[in-house]
Amino acid sequence: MQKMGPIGIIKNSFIIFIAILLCSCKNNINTSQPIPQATKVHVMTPSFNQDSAYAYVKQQVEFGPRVPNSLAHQNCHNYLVNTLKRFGAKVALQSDIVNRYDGLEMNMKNIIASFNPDNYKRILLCAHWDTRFIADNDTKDIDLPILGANDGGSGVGVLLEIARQISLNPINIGIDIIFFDVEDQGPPNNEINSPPHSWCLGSQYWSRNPHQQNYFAEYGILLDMVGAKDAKFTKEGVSVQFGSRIVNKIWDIASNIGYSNFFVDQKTPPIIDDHLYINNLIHIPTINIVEYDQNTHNRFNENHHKHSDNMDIIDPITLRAVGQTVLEVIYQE
Ligand code: AHN
Ligand code: ZN
Repeated sequence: MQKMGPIGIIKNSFIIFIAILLCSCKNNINTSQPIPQATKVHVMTPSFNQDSAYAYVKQQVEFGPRVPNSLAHQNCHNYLVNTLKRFGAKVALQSDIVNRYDGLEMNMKNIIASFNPDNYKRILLCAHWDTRFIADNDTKDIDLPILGANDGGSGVGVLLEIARQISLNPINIGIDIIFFDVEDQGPPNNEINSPPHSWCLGSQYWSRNPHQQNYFAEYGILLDMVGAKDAKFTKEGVSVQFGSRIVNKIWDIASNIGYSNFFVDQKTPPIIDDHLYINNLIHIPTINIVEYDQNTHNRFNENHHKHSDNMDIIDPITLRAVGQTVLEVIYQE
């Protein structure tokens, strides 16, 4: 080691003196303005990529109709599980044989992906991933299954992009993304005397047998038919009945970030969908972001349960309106 001369000692002492001065100043600032414990650390909401979401919808549609028991259903299941694992989620799988309204046995497969699995505060995001086995609103080929780009593909596509954003941008709370199976295998339009509760079999199963004992989430958000051009999302009856505060919060956030054209402040009648069973069976207040069209006979999109529910009706702008709104909701929790 080199010996230090008198100039060196003075120089070093000066540097140490300045350092102590700086430290004490910093301490003074800290003690005079303590950070309040209750203040949340501000996190920026990531940007939802509409093209990525669109590609996730297209990928599902390319497997073909995802009807339970079919090869396309199995192939899509593998794709969804692998993709969620690639995003770093802890993935739980549920499968069982359930009976369709007419008794046909269907291999039901629910997929549950968890981010921050040990966090106590959780929000549930969900959509159905199966597609309808018939085109009962169509005029031809009504016995053939539909592609379900909007009805099935769109909700899952938006949630996959949200999962990708969570994988890239750490979030403060726990998020569970559930893809429910066998939502859309209810009786045909003309069928009378079919048993009740014959829709939403996957969500009914999960609500009675959650993937974790004592599972709970503060609230849930269901996405159904969230991809059509110029879609309107109204405050649906069941959502308002069980979660009016959540509905209002989400619609306000959507409006604040510029999507009031999509999220319309109008209350519309209740519908049977996965959220109904989550509310009634596992009692997690869950709301539905679902398209409402006042000009159609069933108030859903004009292509609902028709072969025209294909990629041609999917608009990336709608996917973004929904995806960015949900991201804003969960990152500001
Ligand atoms: C009714 O048809 C009343 N409920 C089924 C909800 C649904 C079907 N969502 C998508 N496809
Ligand atoms: Zn449907």
